[in-house]
Amino acid sequence: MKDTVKNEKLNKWIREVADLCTPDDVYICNGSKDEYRLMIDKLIKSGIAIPLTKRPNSFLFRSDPSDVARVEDNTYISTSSREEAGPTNNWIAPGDLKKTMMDLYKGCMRGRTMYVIPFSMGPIGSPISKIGIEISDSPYVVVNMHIMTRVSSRVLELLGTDGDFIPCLHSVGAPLAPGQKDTKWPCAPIEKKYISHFPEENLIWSYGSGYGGNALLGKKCLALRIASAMARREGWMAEHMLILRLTNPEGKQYHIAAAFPSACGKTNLAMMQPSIAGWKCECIGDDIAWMKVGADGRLYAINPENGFFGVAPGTSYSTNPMAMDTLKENVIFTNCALTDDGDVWWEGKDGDEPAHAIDWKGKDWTPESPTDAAHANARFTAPASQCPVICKDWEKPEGVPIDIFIFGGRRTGVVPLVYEAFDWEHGVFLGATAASETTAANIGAVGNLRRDPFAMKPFCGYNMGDYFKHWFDMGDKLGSKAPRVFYVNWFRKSQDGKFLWPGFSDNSRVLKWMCERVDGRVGAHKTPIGLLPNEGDLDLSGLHLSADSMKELMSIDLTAWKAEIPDIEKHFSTFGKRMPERLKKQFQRFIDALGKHV
Ligand code: SAT
Ligand code: MN
Repeated sequence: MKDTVKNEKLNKWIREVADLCTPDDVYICNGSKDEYRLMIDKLIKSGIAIPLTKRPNSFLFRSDPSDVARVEDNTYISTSSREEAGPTNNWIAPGDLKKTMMDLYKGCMRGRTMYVIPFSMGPIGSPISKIGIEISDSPYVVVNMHIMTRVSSRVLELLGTDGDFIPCLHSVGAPLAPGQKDTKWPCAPIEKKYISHFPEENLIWSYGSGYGGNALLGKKCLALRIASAMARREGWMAEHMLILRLTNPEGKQYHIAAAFPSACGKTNLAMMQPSIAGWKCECIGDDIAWMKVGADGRLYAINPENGFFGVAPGTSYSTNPMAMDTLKENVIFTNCALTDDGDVWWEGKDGDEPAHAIDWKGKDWTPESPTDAAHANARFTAPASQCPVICKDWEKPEGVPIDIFIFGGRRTGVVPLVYEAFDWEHGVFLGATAASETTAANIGAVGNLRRDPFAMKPFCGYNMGDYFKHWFDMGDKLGSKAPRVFYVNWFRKSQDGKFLWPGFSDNSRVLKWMCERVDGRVGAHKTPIGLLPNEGDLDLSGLHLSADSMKELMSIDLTAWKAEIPDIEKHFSTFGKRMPERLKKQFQRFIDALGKHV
């Protein structure tokens, strides 16, 4: 260990954690292909990883049925005061939380290997990138981190003797007594799961879950919760946004960053292939954007991740062909079904349902089975570099200049297909009031409406009221160079429950309108909620959409919008004194505008 780790802080931390968690072994990861293979071989031998004959170097994992998604109720922002964490976060005082977790961590890695994973969020050495070190007792975490982040011994070199890093401690919370046989997916019961963040000291402690964002700590924990707090302190932005590049037929490029809650089609939009002639779309990222103001005063974005951790169900050649092509090899699948010919399957995949499969719980499944074959939050972990439409500039250290921000969510009614904010301040209001019907990405009831400001509700590492203020501050800094702000809803349904908008590649029509707005090529008409496309300006050529459907998609039911007011009021009132005056003003403007239209 001494030979590879020269960083003093890291050495000390590794020793402390090893003393506390008492693993059988300590292994320092180097991120090599050989290392990946070694881990996978171990996982295959113990029956945890199932090789897929149909996909080279790809494996299926099945989690414990109690450990299938992020656990928001067990996720904590532990700042010195409750007020600092704010009303959207669970809070326990740092001293108390650390005491509880220290007791849990005591001896928690017995019978296991402790892996030290040096990783970079963002290209190694980029001025926007951050270095994290995850210590984990899960080899599943190691292989996933290999794909999702840049794990490399170069990170340790970059750290040198005194470089700083973000410590991310993770344990599945299932120590083994001597001779005790391991389970396939070790984890702790829900009451012992803790996903804890200490933003004041850039520290992450996770215990008891092996799944997704609970365990792959570079993603939601570091790149969003800790990074958002750092970004506020340092004057930049860490957002739950996909990044894409759109190129028009004349070759002009537009960069779009869009925020939607988990499992609302971010990955689909990020890899979308336009249905309109001559337009090109390339993917830069599908989940997280880190953005800084560049020397020219514009906002530049990088994708801090290295892979996609996407929702499998619903992904197909018709919904997201580029994702399907990304998944041909070198992929980790979790909680998908296994077909008899050694491939994965999930609900919504192309082709017929298999006549027989093994479901995500490892049981026999046929189309007659009453349950789904794949879990609704089943995931794929795939290298971003394998995406056929990954932008050649996706690893550009300085990032790409953002022209357009999009907010949105899943709304069966009320919200039209697209509208534009009057200005930045109104854009902040749109972000702050964003709402969506819940999905399977988080534990809890599916289909309830929840306000999810900027799609950051589960991911903001400090008081959301201050976060709103940070958005206003960023607008002040960017001035006329600020991106334009739009709101979309691909999910509106007709009275008889059918989706009104085809979505997917036809969403390019909406993006095209946004680009034309940016260029001043098309007008828009003012409504109480924002600027809507003028009739004929949305390119609907070749689309068989009835005039009635289009009308319904774009309709604004003032009574329904007025009915939103009490809910927004309730939502805003939770922020108390931290609620920025400018946002209150926007809300008042919204109420007044609706009032005028009685
Ligand atoms: O499980 S994750 O938190 O990484 C994915 C998501 O919910 O978006
Ligand atoms: Mn996400």
